[in-house]
Amino acid sequence: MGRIFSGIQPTGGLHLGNYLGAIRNWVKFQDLHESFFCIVDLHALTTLPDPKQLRLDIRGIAAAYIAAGIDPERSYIFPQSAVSAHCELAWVFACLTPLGWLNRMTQFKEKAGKQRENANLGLYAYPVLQAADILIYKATHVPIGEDQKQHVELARDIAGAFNRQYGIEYFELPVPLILKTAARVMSLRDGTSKMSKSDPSDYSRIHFMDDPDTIALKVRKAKTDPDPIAGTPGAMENRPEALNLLGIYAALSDQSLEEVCRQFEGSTFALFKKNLTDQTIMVMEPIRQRILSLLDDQTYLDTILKKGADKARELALQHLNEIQEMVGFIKV
Ligand code: AQP
Repeated sequence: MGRIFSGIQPTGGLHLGNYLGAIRNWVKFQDLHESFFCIVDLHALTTLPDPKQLRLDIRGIAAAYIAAGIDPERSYIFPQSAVSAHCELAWVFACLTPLGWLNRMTQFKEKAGKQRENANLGLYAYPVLQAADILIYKATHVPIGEDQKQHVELARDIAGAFNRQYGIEYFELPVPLILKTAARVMSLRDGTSKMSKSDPSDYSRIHFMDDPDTIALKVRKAKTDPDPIAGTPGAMENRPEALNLLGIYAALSDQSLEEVCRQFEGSTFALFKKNLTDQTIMVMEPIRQRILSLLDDQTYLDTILKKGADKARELALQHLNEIQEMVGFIKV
């Protein structure tokens, strides 16, 4: 039994990419590992959200975690800002992280874009805080979508740098857990870019809160090509939109992409999209209904968040004390 840590930013509602790439796997892993599922509001601050909206989003994500199957009796759900040890460890790590390591991070390059000089320090230092998020719990496994792999690799490098600097194997190197199906769900409008909260087109993604009619409309409008579905993924190499929709169906129906290609070989996308709509609604509509009822009970949500934060704080403080001793701080 290892220990899991993962999180999502409360920067708007969740989408199918977050579900298939991350949360669905958390639900499976929580049976095998002690699990900490964080709502990473400190990371969200890099986008300077409106405070009222941030509060709504933090509770909205807590509700989405529970509705999607995270069991608050077994797993700890909490806001990152409730455990100040994340920031304290991030500073120790910042002093061990060469700028060259951060300059390689592709997510910073993508998010900062041409405005690099105006991007805030928080966005640049984000992966260092993420390393602290994981390692303050000495987590052994980090279930994520593929886009986060580089950041977990950096967390491993930072853990190694700490161990070398202080001459002790204190941190085990955390292992990224990336499932094969739906590791990277792509936009419904462009099969070469990631489904993402910040895409300006709402038709690019399916939200947790989309009702069945909206899901049907978005799937109907999803970009495809005129050719029929081929019998193998290999035969559709240059058809990213087609492969994306088939991949989403495979993940939602717990099948491999190969099985789905065989099942729909020769079909048109018009027919396939009906099946995809039904399958998406079957999985996502019960989650939406549960979110709606959880959001009606803020007291319950806050009790869960407090319980998670209390446990997270206890473990994080224990590790922080050990780390402070190792780096040479004194207790006063
Ligand atoms: N499209 C995706 N496919 C598979 N997994 C995905 N994840 C996000 N998008 C996809 C996974 O969801 C978890 C939470 O990620 P995050 O909080 O860092 O959110 P994000 O990556 O910032 O999500 P977005 O939608 O891409 O937000 P913006 O647009 O703000 O950047 C992670 O495990 C991630 O891999």
